Amino acid sequence: MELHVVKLHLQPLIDIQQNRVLGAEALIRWQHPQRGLLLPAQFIPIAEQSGLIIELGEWVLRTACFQARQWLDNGLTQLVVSVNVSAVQFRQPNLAELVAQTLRDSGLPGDRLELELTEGMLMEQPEAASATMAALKQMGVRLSLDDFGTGYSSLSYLKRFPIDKLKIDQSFVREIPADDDSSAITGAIVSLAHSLQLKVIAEGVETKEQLDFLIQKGCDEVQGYYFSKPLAANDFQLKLSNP
Ligand code: G
Ligand code: MN
Repeated sequence: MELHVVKLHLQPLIDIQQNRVLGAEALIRWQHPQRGLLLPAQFIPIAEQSGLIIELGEWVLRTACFQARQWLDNGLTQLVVSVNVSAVQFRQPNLAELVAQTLRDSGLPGDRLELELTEGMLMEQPEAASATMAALKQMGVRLSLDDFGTGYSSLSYLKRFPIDKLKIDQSFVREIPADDDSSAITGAIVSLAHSLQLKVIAEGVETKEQLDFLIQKGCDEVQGYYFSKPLAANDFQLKLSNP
């Protein structure tokens, strides 16, 4: 895998209460010479096994922070960039240091960066996870729980870790409002988040029906093809000026 063929795409995060783009999730795409455009699911596992995930993760964080700094310089002062952290990267004892260094290098204020973690990651080594998360919160970085509802089902970690946001997994969102169970789970996650004073975002929103259901349930934010697929940086900025 050569890093120069990996590109960062940006998928808008929409605040449906205030009706505005609040930022973007940074998603990597690998333009493979023979196999075409590869999605993360097709190469992250390989990168994790080979250890290249560390280098790849650092590159994504760096590129995303410089991108968000660019937005600030362009007068787009409201935007947050959201970066996925892999389990291997989260286990690195110096992750908080790496984030601090990257924020300094890019000149991005910590509160313009959001990191996406998963449930399993936190439960693996709860003590170390707590320390890392506390250090990140000190910098003002926001923490969200990706794929919520599909991982390690212990709700106790919601109490002990400083999480800001839950991301309702696409597998539930895909089936709303037709499927009663997914609709009930989605509604319950929104209530749970709000009872705990957390924000909640639904990922993989593709239809008006899904959006209407989420608005009705009081969900804060959405992300998905209904608004936009992941875009190259230029196209993302064009989209902001011509929604
Ligand atoms: O779980 P996480 O948020 O990291 O996954 C995001 C993935 O979902 C990305 O690969 C992205 O391209 C994909 N994705 C984003 N929006 C949609 C959508 O509306 N529908 C589907 N099927 N996939 C989506
Ligand atoms: Mn994610």
